[in-house]
Amino acid sequence: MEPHPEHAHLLPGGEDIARYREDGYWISPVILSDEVLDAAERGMARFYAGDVDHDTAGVPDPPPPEGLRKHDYASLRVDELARLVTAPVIARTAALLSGAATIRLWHDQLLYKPADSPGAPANVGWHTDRQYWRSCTSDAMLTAWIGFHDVDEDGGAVRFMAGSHRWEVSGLDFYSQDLDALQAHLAAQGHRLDIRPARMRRGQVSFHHCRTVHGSGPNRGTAPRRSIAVHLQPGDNRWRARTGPDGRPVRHGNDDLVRAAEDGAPDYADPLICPRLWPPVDR
Ligand SMILES: O=C(O)CCC(=O)C(=O)O
Repeated sequence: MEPHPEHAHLLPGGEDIARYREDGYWISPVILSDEVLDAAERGMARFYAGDVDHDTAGVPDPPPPEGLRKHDYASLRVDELARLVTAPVIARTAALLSGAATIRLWHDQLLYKPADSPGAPANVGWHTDRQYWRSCTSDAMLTAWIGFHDVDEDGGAVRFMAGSHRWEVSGLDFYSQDLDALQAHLAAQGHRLDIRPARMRRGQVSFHHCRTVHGSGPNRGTAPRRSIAVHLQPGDNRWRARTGPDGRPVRHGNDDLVRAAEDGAPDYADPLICPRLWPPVDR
């Protein structure tokens, strides 16, 4: 498949792909324009104000008064966010890194991390995305993380554990505030932790493998950290029956939104909820 001529020079080359496969994450050059990110900022503000364009995925919960805000499916509701999430350069990059011929949206997650203040829990605990996607057959799913502005360690940047996509892990939790305890837990499982913050300029995008351990600490800056995580699936990903650690069948939010496939299972290729992003669909 030939790269789209407009952004061929911004796509990962052989060494970048090798780095992604070695480390479990990769940070792109600046691939997104100020214009699309300015629009996304406006879209985020509209979303929190309840000013949505579509109610495809139901009415969003109001944002909590303090702490981390995390809202799934915002791009299905607000057009400016859809424009960002469906930018072909993102899905094309994901296809090259993962080796998938086609990429579909899995879902997105709008994230707002306020400046650190007592009693407002805003850390993201060490976790893998795969642990929340057990109903998926694909082990090559990945996430594109997009800050709407420059983000560094002080601003609560995402941190990755390099090489952790090759580990077997358990006991991790997105919602845990105690990053040190989870690190000790991983070290006790025999893992050597190589923690790397993703310092990013506006327009850069980080891509991480679904098995890579990641999380983020407090935002010690003065402004809220504003971002969206775009979760992506190879085109051959399908639903599978699975039980979780508690012995109960696992479910994902997508299972309540997508249409049923011929066998009655959730159809993760539903073009409304999980549109194909690469190659782009002619509209
Ligand atoms: O925004 C963060 O700090 C973490 C985001 C995350 O867990 C993800 O992108 O998968």
